[in-house]
Amino acid sequence: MSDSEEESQDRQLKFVVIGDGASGKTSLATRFAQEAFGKQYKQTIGLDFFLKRITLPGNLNVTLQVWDIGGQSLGGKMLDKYVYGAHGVLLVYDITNYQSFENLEDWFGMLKKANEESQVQPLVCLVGNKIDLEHMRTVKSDKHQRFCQENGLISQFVSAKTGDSVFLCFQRVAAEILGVKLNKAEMEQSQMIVKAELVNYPQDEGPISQDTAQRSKICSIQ
Ligand code: G3D
Ligand code: MG
Repeated sequence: MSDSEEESQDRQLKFVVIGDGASGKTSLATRFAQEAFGKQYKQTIGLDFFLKRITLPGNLNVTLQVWDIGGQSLGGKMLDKYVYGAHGVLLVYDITNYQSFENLEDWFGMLKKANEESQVQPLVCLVGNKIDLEHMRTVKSDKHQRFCQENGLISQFVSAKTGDSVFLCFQRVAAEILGVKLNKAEMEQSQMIVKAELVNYPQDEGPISQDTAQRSKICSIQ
């Protein structure tokens, strides 16, 4: 069976990354796209999403379609179209920027409104980004937890810069959507930091090139 035939049998989930500008959405998406990439990774530059295939316990292959909202801010005209029909949403703020946390109410409100008529109600994960800057934290962890409890959200702290818990974050949401349980060992495995610099890709690079395949070897798990 060819790769494309195999992939066509995968369950595909739409993920959208939203939150204030500079909270780290693009960094998070890029980090996830690059972690352990290889054949699973296809870059679709020109469109606003990429596909990444992950395997959940029980050998369940899932293809995540990850959308980054780009430079759109709250009130942006296209925003509701981006989030419509999402299965998973990463609601991102910067733990060192209190305003980005305060604006979550509005982001969450927009999300609920946009999906009012959708058959699918997204599973939302509150993502506190930039935990490598713990010493500059201005949003207390209990505020984060309270927001999660009040709104029934999954909670995750990550660093898009170091890679800490980035894969885990996407994996947990996908697992929860599909009703798959992750055990402790799997969670710890995914938490590991992947040491690699973020690389800018040429705009016109199509699906996985030789060069990209070479660069993937730079990634090493600690
Ligand atoms: P956005 O897509 O939400 O607008 P970006 O945010 O991904 O463009 O990130 C905004 C800035 O925050 C970038 O810095 C980026 O490097 C930085 N950043 C993102 N994630 C992290 C993180 O986890 N830790 C730290 N320390 N910085 C992060 P610049 O300086 O390029 O604007
Ligand atoms: Mg961005």
